[in-house]
Amino acid sequence: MRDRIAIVSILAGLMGAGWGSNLSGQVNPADTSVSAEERIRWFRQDKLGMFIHWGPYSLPAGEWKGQRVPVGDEGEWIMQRFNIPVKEYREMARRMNPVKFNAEQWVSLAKAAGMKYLVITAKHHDGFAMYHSRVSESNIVDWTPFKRDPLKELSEACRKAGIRFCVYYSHREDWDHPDGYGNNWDYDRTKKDFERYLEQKSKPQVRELLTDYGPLGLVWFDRGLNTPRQAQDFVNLVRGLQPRCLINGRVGNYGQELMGDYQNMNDNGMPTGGLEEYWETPQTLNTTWGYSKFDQQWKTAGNVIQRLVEIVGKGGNYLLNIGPMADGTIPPPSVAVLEKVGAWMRKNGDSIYGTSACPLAEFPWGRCTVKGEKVYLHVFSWPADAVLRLSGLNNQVRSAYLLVDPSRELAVSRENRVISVALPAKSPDEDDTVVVLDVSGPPNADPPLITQGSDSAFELDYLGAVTAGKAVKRFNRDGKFHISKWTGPEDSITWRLLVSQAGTYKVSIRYAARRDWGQSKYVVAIGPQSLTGVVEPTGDWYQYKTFDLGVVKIAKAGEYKVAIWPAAASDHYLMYFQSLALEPVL
Ligand code: H79
Repeated sequence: MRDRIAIVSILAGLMGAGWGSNLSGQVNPADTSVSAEERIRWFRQDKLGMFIHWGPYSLPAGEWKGQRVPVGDEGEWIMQRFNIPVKEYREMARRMNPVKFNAEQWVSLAKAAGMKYLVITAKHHDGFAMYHSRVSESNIVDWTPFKRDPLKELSEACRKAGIRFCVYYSHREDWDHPDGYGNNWDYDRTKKDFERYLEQKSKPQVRELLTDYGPLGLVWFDRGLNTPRQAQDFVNLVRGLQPRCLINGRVGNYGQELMGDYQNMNDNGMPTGGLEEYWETPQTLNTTWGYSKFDQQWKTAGNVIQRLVEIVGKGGNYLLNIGPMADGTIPPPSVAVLEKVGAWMRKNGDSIYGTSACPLAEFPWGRCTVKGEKVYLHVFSWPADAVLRLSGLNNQVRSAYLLVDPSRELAVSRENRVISVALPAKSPDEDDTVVVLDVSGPPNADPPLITQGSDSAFELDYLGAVTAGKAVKRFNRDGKFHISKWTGPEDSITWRLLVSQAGTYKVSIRYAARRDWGQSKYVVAIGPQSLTGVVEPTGDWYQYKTFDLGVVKIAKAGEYKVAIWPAAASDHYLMYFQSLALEPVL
């Protein structure tokens, strides 16, 4: 029982202090003027952004000389897909003349949809700049009859409308520049000088964007750089020019320690939950990013709303893409979807903006978000008996009501650990009806009680874990979860176990550790017993390996606490922890 109270108080402490206390952002040595927490504040508040993929690829719109980009693939990759020579692609780009482009209309659509930041492709992999660049003639002002700078117009329209203006910049890939990454059909790969591309085009263009378009909310890099040093140069470049500007996690490469201010899911990735660092997922509204005339696989507004809730309920941001046509028109089906999302947001925005991840286990009927002393229950499927049931919430419920109708209280009852809310017979909103619980104190829940698997073994990973101190649940760019950032004994991971079979258990641990992390000691406590382990390097970055730690005897069935922590303070992470297994010895 004592153990349980200890865990609950750790969790309650975390909740009370807000996620921030457990989520130190990546502090860059070059940046001293603004703290990582301060920099990311707006991003955590705003939740929903508009992504815009727009460039010369919008003109062929998925078709080149009769060949089609299949629906499901990316229209903006057309140059690479058909190995279009730079000369031909540039000739095609000459015809880009978006006379219907209207920055204020675009921005007002974002605003109407409840979006708070806007990220536009300043340069995608094709190397063509959609702004007035002095670095390369391959830009919309110098190369096309349009002559206007859409990014200038958008940045100004955003400022007027109170939307944060942000840019996407493909810093590694460049199919136009002879030394850029990716174009091996025009240029000989072996003759490329990638550093020259970085110095002559990529960095100077990022500098232009950070200098000529006012304060940027963030720079969204893509496809990471080859080495950490190269990526660090870009981080320093942004920090040096605009210390408040956020940098997305894709500035660095796969398999490297996260750089930048927050992590990205893979394209169109949905999280499995539990992440304790700031994150964002970029997603398409149909299946392509750049406009394709063939792709009519539009998500419904209801689907977009439920994705938004799923993402925000797991602590993330949703960057939702539109692919305008070459003439500047936004495809009407995307406008229709975004306007419906906006109508929902105008009524229910309180349950999204400024909220944090749901501390409760997932419900069969929907999701939840929390803010202050409120729990927002998002009901996707209305219960047939009009009674909403949930368990696991430790707080007292003071009152319950529909977010769209606060004056009408809903009856709440509590039996054992189950809270029941009496709902109206019919759902007022078939996509998502928000039920608000006004609760005593910050919402908190018990950590899950982990039971033995069918083979009587325990597999303890990030999902059921409670972190304390600097330890956080993270996602790496290889798509694997781990817990890290722990450097001292106050940084721990804890689980609650329900042991139903007494006996001897073999203990093993799975982690990755870099070469210079060897020899650090750590403690694994299982109930009153403890084992000490010594970290063995596993190679570079995320090469996870399993190590035996010996055996423990658990004399009787019951509830136990299992915890891991570094035995002593050090100046590096203990390990990238993946799991701890307890297997019965027969
Ligand atoms: O900008 C959007 C994508 O173009 C970009 N990220 C989002 C935000 C992106 N860059 N790389 N990738 C996505 C992953 C690369 C996928 C590929 Fe393929 C698989 C490249 C070649 C094979 C998909 C299929 C694209 C072309 C064929």
